[in-house]
Amino acid sequence: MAEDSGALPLKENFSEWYNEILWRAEIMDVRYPVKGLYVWYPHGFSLRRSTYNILRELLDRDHEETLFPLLIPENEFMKEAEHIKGFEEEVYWVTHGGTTKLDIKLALRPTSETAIYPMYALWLRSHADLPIKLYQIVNTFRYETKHTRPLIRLREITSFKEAHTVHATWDDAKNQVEDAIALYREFYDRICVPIIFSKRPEWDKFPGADYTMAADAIMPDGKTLQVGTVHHLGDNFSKTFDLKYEDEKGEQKLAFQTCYGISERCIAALLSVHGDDKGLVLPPEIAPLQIIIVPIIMKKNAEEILNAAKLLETEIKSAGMRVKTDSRDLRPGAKYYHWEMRGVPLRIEIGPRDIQNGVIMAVNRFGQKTSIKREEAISGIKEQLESFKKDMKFKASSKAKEQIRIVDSLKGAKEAAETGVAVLQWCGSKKCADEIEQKLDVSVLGSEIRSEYIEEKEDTCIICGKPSKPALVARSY
Ligand code: P5A
Ligand code: ZN
Repeated sequence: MAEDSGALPLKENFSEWYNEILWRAEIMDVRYPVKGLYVWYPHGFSLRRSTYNILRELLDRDHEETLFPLLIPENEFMKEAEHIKGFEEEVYWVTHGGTTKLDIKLALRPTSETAIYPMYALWLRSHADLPIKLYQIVNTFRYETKHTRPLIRLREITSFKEAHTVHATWDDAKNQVEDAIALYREFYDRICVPIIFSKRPEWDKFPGADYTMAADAIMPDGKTLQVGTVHHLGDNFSKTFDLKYEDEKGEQKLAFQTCYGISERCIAALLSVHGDDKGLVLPPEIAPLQIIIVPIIMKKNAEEILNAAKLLETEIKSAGMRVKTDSRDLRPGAKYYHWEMRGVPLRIEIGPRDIQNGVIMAVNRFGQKTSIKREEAISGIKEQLESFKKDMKFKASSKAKEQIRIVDSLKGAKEAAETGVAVLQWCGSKKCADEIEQKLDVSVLGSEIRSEYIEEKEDTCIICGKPSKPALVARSY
């Protein structure tokens, strides 16, 4: 599919690098003839599957998976006023069945609140039914008018994981928001992507929510990418959809709700945070291929070496790891290049001398070489993968730390926002946020920051001098 020709642009030219890596590493094909819609290559899809398997594993602890229809009738969709205002410009409508005009237009879900909650209203009877915690992984459609980008801003989001929960009280829903934040943290930790949670300003919250907590990742060019959100919906939707339950005393009570979502942006962040000038760098847990064996074949003992490689492959496979032998008739260098581009965490080289010495040579994706005794191959390889994951995490979190700067002036903030995120004191007002945004050409992402690197301390607003708290400010995707 992708040709191994020409050089990958350097990662410092991030935007070019990003566009090229997608096809060279066979993640997405962007040639589909509809704007904002892209095609997963099998290699990309395999990465999607292993990544979403982690998400499923975490959710399945105390959620249940479900599947709702793609189409939402106009009358349900139009019920919640704030929600409609937020989405009306982004909805695709189905108006006809063949040549017959539909009595009621059908929306392609941009998200599924208005598909799910009328059904929740039928299902919910008593306090004993609570909490309800369901999720689905589906495609959703949003007619985005900002610049579309593969995995980042799509018109068909192909991998929208949305969870929708129902609770007896506002506080129960608040606790669920905290649980969801912890769950997303754990997910991003597993895929080695550092994130920062903060509370979005009032004017930036999800349409219909009481408040929104958002996770941002910092991309190599210093711009942030919102890679997940958790919304406290209060009783806004339950009023609209008549979502009530009978409490212990036999009284009818309105329920409280949350919802939270992650899209394939998690994969965009993963590729971007870890990739380098040679291509992808993937955490072993989700790499479609964890180990590539490259036999170093000389003419005279080709068969012996190939057999040794095959035997090792079988052993590694039965130990439960994803491995392949590259026995193509190519120079070793060309094979290294090919697998480095695709982010394979570990390469094993076997040559005549290694066989003689009873060893194999392991080279991780950072280029570090380790000689492993042949009889200890399996435990040695497992150790290598484990320490590689640690190195990936360390690299990514050091980089993130570097990209976050606490500043006390607009000038300092401007500088910090060139390479990452500025943390500055902000009073919470729209007026001061507008001034910061206009002067620095940035977005005020939010306050109540959840990060081990940022201390929550009271001070005075950088603009108006009133009491303030730290806020995240950055250029964002
Ligand atoms: C939460 C799940 C919702 O839609 N309803 C159900 C809530 N929230 S959200 O913030 O609007 O979207 C959740 C996350 O999806 C990602 N996202 C996108 N990814 C790619 N292309 C898009 N056009 C797009 N729009 C939203 C963001 O990561 C967002 O946080
Ligand atoms: Zn202020």
